[in-house]
Amino acid sequence: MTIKARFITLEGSEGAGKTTALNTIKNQLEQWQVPYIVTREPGGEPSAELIRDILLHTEHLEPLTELLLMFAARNEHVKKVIHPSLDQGTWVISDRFVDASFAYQGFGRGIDLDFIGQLDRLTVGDTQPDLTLWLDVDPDIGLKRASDRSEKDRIEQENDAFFKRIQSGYAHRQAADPDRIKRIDANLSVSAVQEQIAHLIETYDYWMKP
Ligand code: T5A
Repeated sequence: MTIKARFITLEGSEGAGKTTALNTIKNQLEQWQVPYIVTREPGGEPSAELIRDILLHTEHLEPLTELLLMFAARNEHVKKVIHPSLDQGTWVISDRFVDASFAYQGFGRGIDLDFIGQLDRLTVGDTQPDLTLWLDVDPDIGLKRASDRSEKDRIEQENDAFFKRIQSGYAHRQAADPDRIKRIDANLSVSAVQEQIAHLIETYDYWMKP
């Protein structure tokens, strides 16, 4: 099958299983024999990875600083990695993207959503995802999974109310753009989550659009 290179993003609260879900998508793209890259945010490009380190490991950051650093990293990532890859016919799968800024900095930190929208238009522009998988996990389950695996970073140390607001932020985004953002029940076992994702990728009729 010959289809245009597409941009897929994975979203969700901490420990939702995005990294695990990536493998399911990779398997499908390999079956289709399409070239792809896997990337992540914040990060995905050398200078953006340096910004990631500041974001995750500085003891305290003002909410606006956090937002601007997310978008500074994204600007480099979009312009130097995502856009050129799609242009050359390479699919892009990104572990998190701009929906995370609306959920975390908008709903989580309370920064004005219209302002985030302006930054989105300025940095991402038309390079918007074709498909976003929102791995919807109960925050308590996700945080337990994440803390069982490794030490908490700065953002993971936030309180329960913060992660509840993030979940509701993703729910708002999904309700506003249901064709692009698909909800996956990520509370289930790894194999049940993989099954939902594989089914969605195989049957998503958007791929056939020019
Ligand atoms: N951020 C990011 C913002 O605030 N604004 C932004 O604009 C952007 C882009 C990134 C942080 O930055 C924030 C969000 C984040 O706080 P990160 O380290 O990349 O930091 O954090 P996450 O993206 O949250 O990555 P995690 O590794 O915490 O979560 P994943 O990738 O969703 O989880 P995963 O797949 O590694 O799984 C976690 C553990 O759970 C197990 C796995 O084996 C693993 O041990 N697991 C399951 N266990 C049971 N059942 C399942 N279904 C499971 N799925 C996975």
